[in-house]
Amino acid sequence: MATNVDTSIPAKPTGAAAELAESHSTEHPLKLYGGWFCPFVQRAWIVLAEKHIPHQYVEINPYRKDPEFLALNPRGLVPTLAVPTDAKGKHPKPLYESAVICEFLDEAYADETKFGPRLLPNDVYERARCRLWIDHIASRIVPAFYRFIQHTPDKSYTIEDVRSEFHGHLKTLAKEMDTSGPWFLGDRFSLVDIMLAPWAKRLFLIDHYKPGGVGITVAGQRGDDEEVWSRWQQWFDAITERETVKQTWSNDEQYIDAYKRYADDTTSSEVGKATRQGKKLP
Ligand SMILES: N[C@@H](CCC(=O)N[C@@H](CS)C(=O)NCC(=O)O)C(=O)O
Repeated sequence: MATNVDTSIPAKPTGAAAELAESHSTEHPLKLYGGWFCPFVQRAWIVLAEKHIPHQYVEINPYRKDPEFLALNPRGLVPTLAVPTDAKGKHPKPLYESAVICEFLDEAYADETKFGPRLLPNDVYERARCRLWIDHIASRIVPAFYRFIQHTPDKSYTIEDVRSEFHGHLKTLAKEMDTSGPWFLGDRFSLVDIMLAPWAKRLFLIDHYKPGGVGITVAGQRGDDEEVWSRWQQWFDAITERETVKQTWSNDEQYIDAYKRYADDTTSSEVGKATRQGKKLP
């Protein structure tokens, strides 16, 4: 195993996330393999918490690439889900890719009387429209987040370039949000909200590390963008206060330490390397 800085991150969640992990530490055939620091994991973890799905949370360090982990997920990434094929949980079927896992959990635990409201609408067009904006989050907002936090002065583009690219993608999404709010679909919470929640929670890292920070202009001085930014702010305030988002969050300082290697652009994570090389995220 190659030793690199990423294997040295703290082994355990802290704060609220530690409590949640602890309360799901007993053996259970449905297992979420996760890392407390990982936003893709947080998506799946939020879905499990929203729907009160019985499961076991297993904290691992995906940078170590243990053979047992690679046997479940050859991509070697968290989140990885072990789906039971029988009540004993022997011979589990693996699933990976956070968006796939989240949709699977919503469909596999569909009984609204037990697991609460479905996380995608019933109307087939509305459901496709949600997937369209989930794609916008995955293919535009999330990559721009990493270009932003990994920006260093030696790049061929300026921090203003990445900031304005990032703002553009957020505004495009905010314009699609139901105007009454607070969620993307208005009063209905959905996977669109969940897919972006982890990066909304991590925006403070950009304020912490990058000159000029996230840089959204203060209310009242946004000119033509007043309406779109205030809709963004309404969503942002709601999502960062959502109970399950808070339950899956460790102490802020732990993220500040863990993301320093992104801010310095020295991370050897697959996401970090792809961003550095201008490639599609894993
Ligand atoms: N597309 C994947 C991305 C998952 C991902 O990149 N996870 C990171 C942690 S945040 C990981 O496991 N990294 C291990 C590595 O880079 O070697 C998903 O949506 O699940």
